[in-house]
Amino acid sequence: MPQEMSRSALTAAFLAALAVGLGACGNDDVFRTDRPILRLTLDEYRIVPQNVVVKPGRMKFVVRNTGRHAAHNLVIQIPEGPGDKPVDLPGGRVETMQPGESGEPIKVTLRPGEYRLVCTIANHDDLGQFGVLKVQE
Ligand SMILES: [Cu+2]
Repeated sequence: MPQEMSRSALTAAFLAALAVGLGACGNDDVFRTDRPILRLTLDEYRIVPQNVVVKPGRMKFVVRNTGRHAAHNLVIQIPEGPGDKPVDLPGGRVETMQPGESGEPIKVTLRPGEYRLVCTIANHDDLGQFGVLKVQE
């Protein structure tokens, strides 16, 4: 009987640790900035930070591929364009970067709303290399 109890205590401790681990994993973490510059890193297969909140207006994007294996790019998309399909924000593309490379910084004007960040190379989007950019006062 004591063995049973310690086993369930261990299970509870394990589940608690798992919950903490999942919580720290980051999907709910939001990076907020009031500054007109946003630095993003790309790797296999993420955009970091993944959830960003910024102010409306001119925004400079400085992007670096910190991955080790794959080329990546960054495209800012308007989620619901014609036919509810995402459309690329004009000028909102940082061209393909090899591992270790920084892209040519871009500047775009952001209106209040929600944009999508994505790497459009191969199936990287499906592998999780996307993010959400919220623009709000
Ligand atoms: Cu990619």
